Amino acid sequence: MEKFKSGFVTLIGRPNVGKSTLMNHLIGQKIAITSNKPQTTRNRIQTVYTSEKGQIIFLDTPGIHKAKNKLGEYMVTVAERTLREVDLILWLVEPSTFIGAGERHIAEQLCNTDTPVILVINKIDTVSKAEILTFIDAYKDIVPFKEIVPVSALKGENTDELLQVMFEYLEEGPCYYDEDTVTDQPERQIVSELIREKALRNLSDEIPHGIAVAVDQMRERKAGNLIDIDATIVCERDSHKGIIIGKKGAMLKKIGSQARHDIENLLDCQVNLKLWVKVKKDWRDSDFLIRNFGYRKSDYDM
Ligand SMILES: Nc1nc2c(ncn2[C@@H]2O[C@H](COP(=O)(O)OP(=O)(O)OP(=O)(O)O)[C@@H](O)[C@H]2O)c(=O)[nH]1
Ligand SMILES: [Mg+2]
Repeated sequence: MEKFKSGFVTLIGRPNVGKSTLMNHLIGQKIAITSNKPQTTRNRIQTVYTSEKGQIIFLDTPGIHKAKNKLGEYMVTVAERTLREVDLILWLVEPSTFIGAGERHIAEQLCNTDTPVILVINKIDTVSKAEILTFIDAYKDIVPFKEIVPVSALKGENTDELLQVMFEYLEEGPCYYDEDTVTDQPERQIVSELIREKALRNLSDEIPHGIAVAVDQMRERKAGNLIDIDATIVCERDSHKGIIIGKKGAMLKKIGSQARHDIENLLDCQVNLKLWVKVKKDWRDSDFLIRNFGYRKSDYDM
């Protein structure tokens, strides 16, 4: 029999390259939220893939970018710190031959670590097959990669091959989590993230970065298969509050009903979701409020 392999694998890359989409696809479940807005992921999210070959623990990190406030600094710290703690790094990039300052910054850090790195060129569904070689060529020498694997996280192209390649670079190891475990995220955290995802996806660009979601209460009713959830969307300005609520409450209703749908799938029961909106100025520069919204201190301390 083959040896059981295991290890920790991190997904890093610029915001919006598809890290969370790829992780969800590999584990076959939606745990990390995704959107077309950069800086969607704020925390380190751990998920588990188990097969007869072995177990991979994925760490999805916030995109590495130039931080503009304390929340941004926190996000970058979490991503960069992770590099030193893992057995294998997947660096995701867009299919492009242009290597910008953001990529060069990441490449520099990768050259300074002993951890093996696999380059993953994502979103190949958006380009022609012939172009893929030119992207490989542009990247192949900037970091001593173990492998370069083109994939489409969205369409699931070449992702099984990526899993096989990862196992080649993992060593024999224990089954860290029982095979039913999918994530370390508490249910409450996933619920608040699902609400934040719907807000991100429905609101115009300037608002999403200034919001946070707090789940105030989750209570199962004694009779029947129903959970009551109260949650608050926090934003930075009165004008934003108006936009989030929308005309006659239409926007908040839309966010709420989309979130409820996903939360019902997650919890596998009916959900009665009540949403409120509150203004807290400058929360992104307050250590206290950042912690309060679940961006954990243990991820922040070096
Ligand atoms: N066409 C295409 N779109 C993709 C693919 N993978 C991800 N996307 C889209 O790219 C956008 C960003 O995806 P995310 O998974 O949220 O990206 P991320 O790297 O986690 O972003 P941050 O959390 O902000 O760092 C979403 O709109 C995805 O649907 C892909 O393979 N093909
Ligand atoms: Mg993400």
